[in-house]
Amino acid sequence: MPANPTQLSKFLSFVLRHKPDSIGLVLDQQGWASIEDLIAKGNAVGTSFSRADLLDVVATSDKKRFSLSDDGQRIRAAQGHSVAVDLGLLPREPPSVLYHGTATRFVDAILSEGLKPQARQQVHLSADEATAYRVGQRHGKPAIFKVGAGHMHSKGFVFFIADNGVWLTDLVPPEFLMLSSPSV
Ligand code: HQG
Repeated sequence: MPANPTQLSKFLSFVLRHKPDSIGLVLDQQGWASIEDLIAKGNAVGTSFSRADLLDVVATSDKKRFSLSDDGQRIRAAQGHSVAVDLGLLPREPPSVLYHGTATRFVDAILSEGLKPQARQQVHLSADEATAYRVGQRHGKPAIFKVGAGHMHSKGFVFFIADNGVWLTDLVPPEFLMLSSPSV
């Protein structure tokens, strides 16, 4: 069946972040897949789309979820992987404060254990509170943590910024977290 843009975006997130093997797709170490192969394998499992459909989803993705290689032949998810990939991002100095949106029911566990990547490869942080709020809303009643990213960085924690502006780090221990009252 031809996929609409939302279905296609979800399909791409699923195979490029989580289950490439579900359609027999192989990602390279940096998470790239051949667009030609992806189209053939998607069509083979009944998700039909063209190169133009795919480029349209890449261009219109609200969170710029997907990146294209310079030669236009390959695609990868900018972040959010559960499969092991090395995005090849260079460490970056973060702003002094970053934000993490979650659901209120996770707050106690996060305050005692810190932020963990859970099923993903790294913890996802936002540069602004409004984005964190929206991320938190995906999980339930939102709660926002301020992350002392500058302090963490001074202690040797490493931060990366994905192609779409999402900040990534391996974990955030509780001492760098402050529960924030949403102002958005
Ligand atoms: C929580 C979306 C209990 C964490 C967004 C979060 C993002 C803990 C959940 C991207 C915990 C994991 C990622 C602990 C963390 N105890 N709960 N110790 N540590 N958690 O979906 O950050 O729309 O894997 O707070 O925009 O919500 O998919 O991560 O609530 O950028 O493109 O465990 O996904 O982008 O949830 O979202 P997720 P996330 P897309």
